[in-house]
Amino acid sequence: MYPLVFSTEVSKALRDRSPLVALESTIIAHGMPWPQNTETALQVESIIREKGCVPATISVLKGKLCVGLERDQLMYLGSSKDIMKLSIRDLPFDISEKKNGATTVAATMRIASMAGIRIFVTGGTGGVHRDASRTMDISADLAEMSLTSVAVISAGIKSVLDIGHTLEYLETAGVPVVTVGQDELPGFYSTRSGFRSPYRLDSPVDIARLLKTKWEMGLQGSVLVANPVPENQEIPFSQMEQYIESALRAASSENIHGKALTPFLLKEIAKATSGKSLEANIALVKNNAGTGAVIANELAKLQ
Ligand code: PSU
Ligand code: MN
Repeated sequence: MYPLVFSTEVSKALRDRSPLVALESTIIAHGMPWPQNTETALQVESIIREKGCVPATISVLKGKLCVGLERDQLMYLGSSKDIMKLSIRDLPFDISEKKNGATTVAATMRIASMAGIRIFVTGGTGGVHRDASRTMDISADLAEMSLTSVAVISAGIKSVLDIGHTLEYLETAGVPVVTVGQDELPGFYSTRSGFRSPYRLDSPVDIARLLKTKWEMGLQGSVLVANPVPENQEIPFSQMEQYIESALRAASSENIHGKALTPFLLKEIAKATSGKSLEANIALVKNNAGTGAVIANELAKLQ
């Protein structure tokens, strides 16, 4: 087994068999600006503790796979300028070169799974980009969801992506997509997306039962849980599209592509909405943390 470095809190949770909830670090280092990034990360960790679980924020520091961050490490990831964005393919390079990096959904899921953690909370996952037929830009998050048995608690598929094609990919990959409490798939910043959710479940215990069933059957891979952003903190779906289109135009005129694209789009949209999208992003991650922790507790009870 490849060595992992556990924080003090996570080591104790493993000894006590307390339910753990994994968190990613790309959202800290590349998804939100300082200081809201670290403030949010700390609040998200507290929400998970309040629900009786232990947060395990995942990253790579000096080439070590870290599960759980000490406070100074979290501050460093949030404020330093030279943190790499690590998806699955970047892990071997970063580790063998002993570098520092923030893990995406894909890399976080893999490391969480190595640590035996089954529940992972984020904002939104990567997916099929809107111009993928030309660029082939499809996030490694999707491939990872077909392989790794860690549930992803998100606010749906980001509306900067091609939601329809992302849903098709997930169907092909055998990944159930289940929305909490509504029939329509949420669209990250918005409670609506224009797409019907493949499944709907209304309570965390039902979701825990779905996870248990999938994995007991020997079906590997994730379940994408879509938890709508709280309605009073959403940016309505009808308003979002203009901001997204102008961010996509800016990316194309500045020739931004590959792993730089998602962080660029998030920044552009935050600028265009005078920070409202950042507020929605913070609200939805916190909301997901609460829901994810309750699912982790229910899953622990079933086992
Ligand atoms: N969603 C957010 N903020 C983020 C991301 C997603 O609200 O920062 C990050 C996640 O780490 C996700 C990554 O894995 O963006 C997807 O990047 P790409 O499209 O390059 O695969
Ligand atoms: Mn990409």
